[in-house]
Amino acid sequence: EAAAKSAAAVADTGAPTIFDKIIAKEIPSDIVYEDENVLAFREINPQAPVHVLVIPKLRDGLTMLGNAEPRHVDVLGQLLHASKIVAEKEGILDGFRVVINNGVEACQSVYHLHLHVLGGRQLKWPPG
Ligand code: DGP
Repeated sequence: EAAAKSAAAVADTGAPTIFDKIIAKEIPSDIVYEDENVLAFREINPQAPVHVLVIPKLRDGLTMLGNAEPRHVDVLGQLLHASKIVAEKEGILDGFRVVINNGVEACQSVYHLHLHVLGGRQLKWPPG
């Protein structure tokens, strides 16, 4: 727990993140779904057989969900819809989870809004 906490103890500075390089395809990722506004790629450290990150291509201040503004409503909907498309493509529509970690206390480590789509095994509740 201490390791997880310290790994995530990074505050939101608004600085560019590794996801900019993934979006620009300057560093490789295993892309599951992509459209004009959204990119979905496999998590580097998967916590389930299916673990995909769904992100907006344009961050536009959405470092975290807690910074959402009315102008973000469309992209927030697109991210949820893309999560469903990912679940469908991955064959887990019958059971999957979508998670957003917001801030240090939720172990957010990358300050570019991302939805975790998890499935492919029996998921437990409550989460840790
Ligand atoms: P979070 O804790 O919610 O901020 O999750 C960020 C996730 O991003 C973390 O679980 C690991 C993942 N991640 C970080 N860097 C990379 C990368 O370069 N490639 C991929 N595929 N995932 C990454």
